[in-house]
Amino acid sequence: MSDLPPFVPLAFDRLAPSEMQARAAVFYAAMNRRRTVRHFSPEPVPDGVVEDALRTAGTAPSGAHLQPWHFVVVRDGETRRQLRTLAEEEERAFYSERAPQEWLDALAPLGTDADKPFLETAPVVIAVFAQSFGLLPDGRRVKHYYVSESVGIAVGFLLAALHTAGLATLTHTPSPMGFLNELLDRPSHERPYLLVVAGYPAEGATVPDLSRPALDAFTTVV
Ligand code: IYR
Repeated sequence: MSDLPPFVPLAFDRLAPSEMQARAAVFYAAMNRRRTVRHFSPEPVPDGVVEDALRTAGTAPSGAHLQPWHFVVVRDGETRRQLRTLAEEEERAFYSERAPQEWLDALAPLGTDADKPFLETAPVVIAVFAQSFGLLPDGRRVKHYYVSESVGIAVGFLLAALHTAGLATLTHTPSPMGFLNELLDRPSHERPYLLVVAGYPAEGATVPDLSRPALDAFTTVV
């Protein structure tokens, strides 16, 4: 007898080509309206939206189906205050001494600086951790594979889900962000990957006037 896990029939809906083209175009148009937002309203978001977006993130493909991620939804006010303080400390060092001029020049069009009020005021901050291994209940380690790739895909799903649900998002990477392990009580084999901030944009929020390259600028067909 084989001890392979059972296989089941794939649930797959075959669509008419015109329906496929319409869906692809509608999804692109919707995603093309996503903008990274840096000014958030403190208004709370409807119940269940973040949870379903996290469920969506959890559907991402991962190396050996081992889901090498952990998401911490940071709700507690005092933790949020400390998160902002610790992140701004690192960011001040980044902007005033650590970042090479070339990096600062690249960031200039985005208008970023060391002030991160959204870490305290936005209704949602999700800290994403990447796990180099998992732990079984008996303490044994399960090695994870393609960790960065898997977590990156999961975060992409998360951003798409939050955007689709009508929330503005921001990916933020305080640099460095090792302080997140202690603050959020995560074990040392989990590497802070990035923060996802979400909520409604502040009244009158603005974004840099950026455009995106056309398809042929970033795609080759051979
Ligand atoms: N972590 C800093 C700097 C920063 C770096 C990149 I690359 C960005 O795309 C944006 C910001 C900050 O959050 O301000």
